[in-house]
Amino acid sequence: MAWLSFISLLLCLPAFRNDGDEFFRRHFLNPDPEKAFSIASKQYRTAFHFQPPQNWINDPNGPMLYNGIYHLFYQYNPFSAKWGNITWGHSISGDLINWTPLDIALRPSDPFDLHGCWSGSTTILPGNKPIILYTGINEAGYNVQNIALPKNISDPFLLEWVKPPYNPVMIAADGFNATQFRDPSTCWQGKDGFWRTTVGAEDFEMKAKALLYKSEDFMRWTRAERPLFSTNSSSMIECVDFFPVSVKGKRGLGSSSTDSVEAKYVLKMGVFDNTHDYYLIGRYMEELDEFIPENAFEDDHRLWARYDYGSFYASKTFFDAEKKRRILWAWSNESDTISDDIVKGWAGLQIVPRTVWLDDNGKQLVQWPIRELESLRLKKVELKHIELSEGGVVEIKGVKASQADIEMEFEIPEFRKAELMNHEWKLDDAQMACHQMDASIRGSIGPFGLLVLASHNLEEHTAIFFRVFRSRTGDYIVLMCSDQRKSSLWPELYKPAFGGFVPVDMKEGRISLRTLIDHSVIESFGGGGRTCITARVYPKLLLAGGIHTYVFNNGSETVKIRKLQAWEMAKARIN
Ligand code: DQQ
Repeated sequence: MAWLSFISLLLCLPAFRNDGDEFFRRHFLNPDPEKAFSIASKQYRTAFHFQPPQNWINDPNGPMLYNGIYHLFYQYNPFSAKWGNITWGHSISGDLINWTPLDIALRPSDPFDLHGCWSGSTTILPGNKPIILYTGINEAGYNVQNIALPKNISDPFLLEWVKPPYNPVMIAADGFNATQFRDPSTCWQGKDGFWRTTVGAEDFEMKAKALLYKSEDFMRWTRAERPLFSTNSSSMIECVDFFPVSVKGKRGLGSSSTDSVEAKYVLKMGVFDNTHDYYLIGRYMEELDEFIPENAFEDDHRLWARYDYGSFYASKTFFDAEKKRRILWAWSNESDTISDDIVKGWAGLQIVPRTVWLDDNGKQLVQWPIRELESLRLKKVELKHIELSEGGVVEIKGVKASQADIEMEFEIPEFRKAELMNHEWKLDDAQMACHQMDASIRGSIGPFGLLVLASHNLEEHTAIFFRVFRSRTGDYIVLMCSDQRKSSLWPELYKPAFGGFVPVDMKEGRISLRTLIDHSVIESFGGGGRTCITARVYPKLLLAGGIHTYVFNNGSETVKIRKLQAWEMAKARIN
C-alpha cells in the first residue's frame, strides 16, 4: 500500500514540474525551511522590523497614539503573499518596537468599499475621538473616500470599527479620473473651524493634484477650487502627507493650527510613475489655503528631496503628542520575485519608525530611528582612532552580523584633496553615479564605508559607502551609495545601486554613518540622518552562517574611523 502511495506521488510529480518544481524542492525535499538553503528560509524574516506573521503587507495606514497606546494599521492581504484582497491590518504597541496583532480593522463589506479598503489616515477629533478616513474601491471599481468610527470608544484597543451608511463622503469630481483619487491625509482644523484633508488625484490631462477638501462636520466635504498643489511632473500622486515642522529644534507639531511656534510645512507625495516618495518644504497660508514651496524646482519631481533613496514608499507621519515628536513610517517592498514571495509566504515590511524634524538650515528634513530602538541593544563592540589607508579593511567582530546597529564617524584629514567633479550633478544623478562607480573603483577621498552581510571572500556583500568631490565653486559634494549588486547569489533579484547626495558641511572633515542590519533589510543614515537609504537583500550565504561586517577604504587618501560602536540587537516581540 505504501509503495502504491509512493508510486501515485511519483505519477503526480509531472504536474508540479512546470511551475511548481522549485516549490516541490523547497517544501517536500526540505520541509524545514530553517534548514533549507532556499529563499524561503526564515533567516530572511526580520528581528526588529514590523511584519505580520505571514502574507502581504504594504502601506502604513492611520498610525496614531491614542490613550497611551500606539496603533498601526496597514494594507494587508489576509489570504496571500501577493497584493490583493486589501484590508486594514491592525497592531498595537506601548513602545513602537514590540507589537501585538489585533483583528483586521477594516475589510471590504459595503458597496462603497467592496473591492478593497485602501490607504488613509486617522484624525483625533476634539473630545478625544479618533476617526478613520480611507479610500474604498466601490462596486464599480472607482476610488471613493469613506469614514469609519470606533464601535466602542471606551475599548482601549479600538478593536472594532463601523462604517456609517452615509459613506462615501467624497467621490471624484468632474474632470478627474475616478480610478485615480485616493489616500486622504490626516485632517487639520483651521481657525475658521473647518477640517481639511488632501487627497491625491489625476485630472483628465493626466496631471497630478493634491486636492483640498473641507468640512465642518466630517460628513459633508467640499472640494476647494484650488488644489493644495498641482504638478505636470507626474500623472498621479499617492499617500500625500501634509504637516508642520518647527523652524527651530526637533520638537514635532500637531497637524492643526500652529500659532504658538514658527513653522514651515512639508508636502510629501508618492510619485506613482516611479513609486518614490518626494517632499517639498514651504509656507502654508491657512486663510488662503495656499501652500508655497520654497524651492524653485516645483515642477520637476526629479529635483525634489526624498526621505529615502532606496526601497521605501507610501510613507506616513503622525504626531506623538506625549513625546512631542513627529514619527515617520514607510513600507519597504521585497526585491525578490512574486513567486519567491509565495514560497516564502510573506512579503513587505515597515521601516523602523523614524523621528523627523527640520534641519537647522531649514532646507531639508532629518530622520533618526526612534530612541526606543536602543532598548534592543545587547552586546557592544567599539573601535576608535583606526587609520585606513588605501585598500584598508577592518572587521567588526563580536556582534551578530545579521542583527546589528552600527554607529560610526569617519574623519577625513585630507578632504581638501577631493577630486574635482567633472560636471554638475543634479539631485537625482546620485543613483547613476553610484551605478557607474562601485566600491571597487578607486577615488581620491573614498569610496569608504561598510561592507555588510558579507561572505568571507566578499563574493556576496552590500556596500554602503561615501565618496567626496569638490565642485568648481569650492564646495564639497558627498555621495552616499548603497550598492546591492553583489548582495546575493540568488538569481532574479532586483539588485540596484541606490544613491543620494549628503548635504553635510565638510569643514570639520567628518561624516557619520549609522546602519541597521536586520536579515533582509539594511537601513542606512548618512550625515546624521540627512540622507537615508533602505536596501532589501537576501544573501545566500547568510543561510549557511559565516557572514561578516567590514569597514573599508578604497580611496587613495587615508580615512580614519574616529569612533565606531556596534551593538548586537535583540529580537523584538512583533505580532
Ligand atoms: N497602495 C494602496 C493605495 C495607495 C497605494 C493600495 C500606494 O491606496 O495609493 O494598496 O502604495
